Amino acid sequence: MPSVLLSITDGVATITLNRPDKLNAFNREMALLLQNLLDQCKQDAAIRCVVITGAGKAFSAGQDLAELVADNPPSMQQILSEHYNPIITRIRELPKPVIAAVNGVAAGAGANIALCADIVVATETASFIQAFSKIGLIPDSGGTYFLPRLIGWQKASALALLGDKVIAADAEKMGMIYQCLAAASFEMAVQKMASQLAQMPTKGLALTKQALNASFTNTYDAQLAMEDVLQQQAAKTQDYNEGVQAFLEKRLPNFKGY
Ligand code: LHQ
Repeated sequence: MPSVLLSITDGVATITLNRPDKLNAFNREMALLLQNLLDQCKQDAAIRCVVITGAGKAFSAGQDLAELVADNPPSMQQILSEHYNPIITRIRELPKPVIAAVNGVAAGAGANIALCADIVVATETASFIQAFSKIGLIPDSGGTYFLPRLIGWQKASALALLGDKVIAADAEKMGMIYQCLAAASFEMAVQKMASQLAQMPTKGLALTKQALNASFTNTYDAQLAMEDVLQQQAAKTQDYNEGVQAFLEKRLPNFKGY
């Protein structure tokens, strides 16, 4: 079986990290395959929402530590510049909404791949661990960038240094994730959210994502200027026209994604 699976249904692409016996820990092959599948999601216009989840009981335990001591291991430089950084960049720059559906433990790079998604939901039995400090490393895969912005400096600092496990309910309370969902209805709730997003104005969502990406680093003036430019692009879409018409005609809109 491939180490990452892709299935496409009704505009929703589901990417499943698939090394369940290793808690979906990443080796080089898996990291490169995930990048290819994210590229496929970008190129396929029929895909209008992407869900990333894990097979079995974990989301991902991060880097496969066994790979580091196997024959001919990838170098540290390769692991970041060829594995994790391109994954994070692809998720942030994908012009479609990405949901991380965290079905179990998310540790190390596995946690930070989840946390860079546009919407992070987790089942009540899931947890998040910045496991890096326990093996002498620093949080990578955007951890030192996203975590303080999500939960504030102090909590991010404590979690990065201590490597404490945060259960999904607490992750929701501290703003690390959007929602902690009941285990029994988790998959159904994720599909419902993904299906909703796949029927929304995809181009408008992509432009929203672009504006949010920039807001981390832009000044107030620059961000207002960017909103001006992006809103003009949004207003040129057929979906904007359809949205206004549908409202005025008191009917449901039929968005095409462009
Ligand atoms: C694993 C792993 C794993 C291999 C569980 N690898 N086998 C960037 C730069 C370069 C180098 C390093 O990495 C990075 C990025 C990173 O991601 S660094 C952080 C790497 N990840 C970790 O340090 C987490 C290690 N795993 C754990 O702490 C625990 O396994 C967690 C808390 C995730 C889950 O605990 P349990 O539910 O108690 O499961 P377990 O520990 O019993 O693991 C089950 C199996 O999975 C076990 O194998 P076995 O053959 O004994 O059944 C583990 O060895 C294996 N496994 N994580 N990362």
